[in-house]
Amino acid sequence: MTSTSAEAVLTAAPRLEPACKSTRSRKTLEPARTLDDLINGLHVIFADDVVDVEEVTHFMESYCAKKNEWETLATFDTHRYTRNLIDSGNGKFNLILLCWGEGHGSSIHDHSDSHCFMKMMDGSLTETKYSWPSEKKKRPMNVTDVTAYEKDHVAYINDSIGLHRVENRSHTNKAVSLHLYSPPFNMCQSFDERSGHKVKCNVTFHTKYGEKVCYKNKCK
Ligand code: 2CO
Ligand code: FE2
Repeated sequence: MTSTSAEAVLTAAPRLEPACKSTRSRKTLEPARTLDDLINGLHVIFADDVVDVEEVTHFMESYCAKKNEWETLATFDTHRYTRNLIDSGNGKFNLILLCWGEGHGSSIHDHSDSHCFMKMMDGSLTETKYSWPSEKKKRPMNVTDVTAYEKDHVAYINDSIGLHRVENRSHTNKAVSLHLYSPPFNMCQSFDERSGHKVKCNVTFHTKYGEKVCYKNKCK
């Protein structure tokens, strides 16, 4: 029997082993045992003018996420994932807890020339990567990779790697991820999968430091 494209779509995404390697990431930094250690260590790393992507990844992997340390910062919405700012990294980075309800997903988007690190705190998220679409021709966007991430894995993307969509494909479990963006950004671009057409989008917060954020007097 020949395989159909439907079969190809149904193929399970490869699953990566959980990370959480409690090893030293550089001479001066112990593994992060708590979320506070993680935040403090990130401040140390980002105090330097030059930051190594592997160093940040490794340090974020050294932390084994503990629910009691992040659950008070987590907020969920029925319709879409929430973005909860937990640290603004002395202006060098934003650390944001993203809370994904069952079936929630992002648009296909870029990261405004920032570095994006995503550490899984709970549940599982699937990342679909795309190449940048042609500016001239409308055509379906090209998928370059599909990977499911489990607790403690740290993924990395930037605009030269490509674009992505992130989804909680579970219908029964929520998911939570911790994102570091450097430099912080408040605008990005969203893309239509069928045509590659792009629109600018504002990036908003559901909460900042545990407090609900209101935009134009409207609380989300
Ligand atoms: N970049 C998206 C956001 O900050 C989440 S997808 O993972 O980077 O809303
Ligand atoms: Fe993203």
